[in-house]
Amino acid sequence: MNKALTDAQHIEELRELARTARQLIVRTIHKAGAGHLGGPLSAVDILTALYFDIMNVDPDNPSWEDRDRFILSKGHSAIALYTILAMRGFFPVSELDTFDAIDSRLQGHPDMKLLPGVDMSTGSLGQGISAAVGMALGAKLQGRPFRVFCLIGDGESQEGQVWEAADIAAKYGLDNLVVIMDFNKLQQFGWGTGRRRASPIANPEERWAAFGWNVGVVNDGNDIAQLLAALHTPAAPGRPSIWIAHTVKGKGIHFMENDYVWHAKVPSLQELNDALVELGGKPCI
Ligand SMILES: Cc1ncc(C[n+]2csc(CCOP(=O)(O)OP(=O)(O)O)c2C)c(N)n1
Repeated sequence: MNKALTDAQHIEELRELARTARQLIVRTIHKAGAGHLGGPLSAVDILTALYFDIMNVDPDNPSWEDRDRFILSKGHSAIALYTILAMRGFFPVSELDTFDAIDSRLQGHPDMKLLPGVDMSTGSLGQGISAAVGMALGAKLQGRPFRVFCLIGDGESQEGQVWEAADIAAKYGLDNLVVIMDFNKLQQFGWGTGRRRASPIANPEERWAAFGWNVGVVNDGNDIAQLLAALHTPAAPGRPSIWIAHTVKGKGIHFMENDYVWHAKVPSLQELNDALVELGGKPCI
């Protein structure tokens, strides 16, 4: 990213990238006939901010030892990660067309042994953040300068392993670890009418603070400017950080927003075209 651009131009460029990513995501899920949508759409602005501004990575050298690490602990949102990695130059954007095919490097959940740029295989909720803690601790022990970023879900936070990881990260003072919670207030199933579930997590700020973390809130976690302001905030010495990013599941496509039915639903051709037009793109023929 050209840092010489004014802030406003830079932010608008990133917003445009996120819009393009949303178009690619919805198109890919339609083409594959499978995959998750609501979670990827809520997370894509966070991934755009990380990969196009915050993180120190080199697509030409994806195994560079001192690169910043990213772990998609909510691994079911793989299509969002793949799309951003492709747009960032880790592999051709055209490869998104292979998503979820049996011999593809782009499986339904990220596989670090298949795809350059994927730092951890994830998908079993609750586990990714433990790997992030291990990587951050490893960096400290080896005196390496990189940071570790990890995206977790609010539904995922019902997993006890998340809180074991939280405890250990605080114990070892991992101020090189930055977790972001994609707080879209929905998980796989909904509540209201029909299948009732309790809200994924209440008061995450209080809980993380109780575990000794440095806690920040992003009021609109789908707003690039707010995300950049948060993620550029210097670390709190001796403490891991978490940003609770208030997001909207299905963000950007009005009939998918805040509707758990779109957690993993495939859009019809009509729905795809409606979505593409709403995102400023062209409909498919
Ligand atoms: C251990 C485990 N249990 C269940 C699942 C199935 N599963 C996939 S996504 C999901 C809901 C996750 O909700 P959340 O973390 O809030 O993700 P988001 O709403 O951002 O998609 C569940 C239960 C899983 N992947 N791993």
